[in-house]
Amino acid sequence: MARQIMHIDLDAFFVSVEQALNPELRGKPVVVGGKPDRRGVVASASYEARRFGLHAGMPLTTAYRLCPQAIFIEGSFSKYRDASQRFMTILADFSPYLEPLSLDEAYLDVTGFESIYGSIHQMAVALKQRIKNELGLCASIGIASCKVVAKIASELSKPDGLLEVAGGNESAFLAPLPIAKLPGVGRKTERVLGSLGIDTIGKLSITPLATLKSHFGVSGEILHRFASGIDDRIVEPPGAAKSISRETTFGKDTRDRSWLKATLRYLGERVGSELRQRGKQARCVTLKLRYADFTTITRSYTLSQASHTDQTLFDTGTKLLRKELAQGKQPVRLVGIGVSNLVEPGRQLDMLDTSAQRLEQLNRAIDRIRRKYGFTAIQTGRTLPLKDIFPSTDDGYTLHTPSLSR
Ligand code: DCP
Ligand code: CA
Repeated sequence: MARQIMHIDLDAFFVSVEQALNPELRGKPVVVGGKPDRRGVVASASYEARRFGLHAGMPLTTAYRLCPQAIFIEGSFSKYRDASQRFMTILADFSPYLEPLSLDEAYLDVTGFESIYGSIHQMAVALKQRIKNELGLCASIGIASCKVVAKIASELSKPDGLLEVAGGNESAFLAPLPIAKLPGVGRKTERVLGSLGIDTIGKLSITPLATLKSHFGVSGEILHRFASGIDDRIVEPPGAAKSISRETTFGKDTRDRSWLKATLRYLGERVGSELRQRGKQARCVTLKLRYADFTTITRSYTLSQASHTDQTLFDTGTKLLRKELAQGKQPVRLVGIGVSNLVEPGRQLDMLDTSAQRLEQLNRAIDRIRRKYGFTAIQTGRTLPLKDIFPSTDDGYTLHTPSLSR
């Protein structure tokens, strides 16, 4: 059976939340991001402001020059988080197959739901209506047989749109569109494609696969499939089952805290690097300990904000460790750390939090160096105690349970 997937994206999200709460802002050019005399960029611009050329990412000073009459607001993240939660709750009422992508964007698998609503189109109308009534926000919805087409459809339908691409029409729908509309095609890819004379999705879809592979490696294959409207990725609810963890058993049971912490740091860095490689962030951090008598415990902590930095993993892990060791149990035989409740990173979080942004840059820089020169090329002070004890290769330390030394 052909799938039916919706991509739902709220219009001018941050600004619309402000407008829903303050009627005086409605129908006017409004910018969330900060006062125009501040360094910083536009996070969200109302559609009225976009008529003056304003858009997300534009420096506030430029925005002011183009549209001095716009109302500039600092914005407050807690309002957007609340609105986002209520938005997701409404979506979950319509289908349990919900995959949030960011604060204001989600996929919904609605295959077979036409029997309840008459048609998927009517279901989307009902969904938009509820979001309007309960949140005062406009949602744009794309409906298609796969994610990539649904996403492009919702984007094209904005604002306050609803666009359904009938099964079988995917390539015809995509063909005339500029390649920049294809998710995954950033400026750089666009430039390379442009130099090959490829400016529409249609042209991309008839470019030989080998040509794309020679320029983009494995991504070339994905580009090619997406351009042809082929995308078999499923709508994946944020799964509790999905997790990443690393653990190791010590050669000798230990109570030495600095030793335990150093090992935890190292294992956390391995987890963090995989997390970033997978392009995810985690909401939940779990510590695992096995004591000398083989009693095994796990202790979890839910972060207020999803993260993928080594620092957060380590800080949370040590907090849990300190609490657990305070109970003065026996020596420790095994230690492990894991993350779960994995989500797509919300770039919104980074935009508003410069310290998070700095940490993120630091972690990315470390990952780059490690990819180039090996995992042990960079050592944080915290793992140095391991240096004289475990043998190491470029790939990292060889722990006592080598299968877990990934
Ligand atoms: N955002 C941000 N910085 C960016 C882009 C977006 O802080 N560079 C935030 C503010 C947006 C929210 O994320 O309101 C959602 O991002 P979208 O890209 O969906 O943009 P909007 O919802 O503002 O507009 P659109 O109607 O185009 O979806
Ligand atoms: Ca949006």
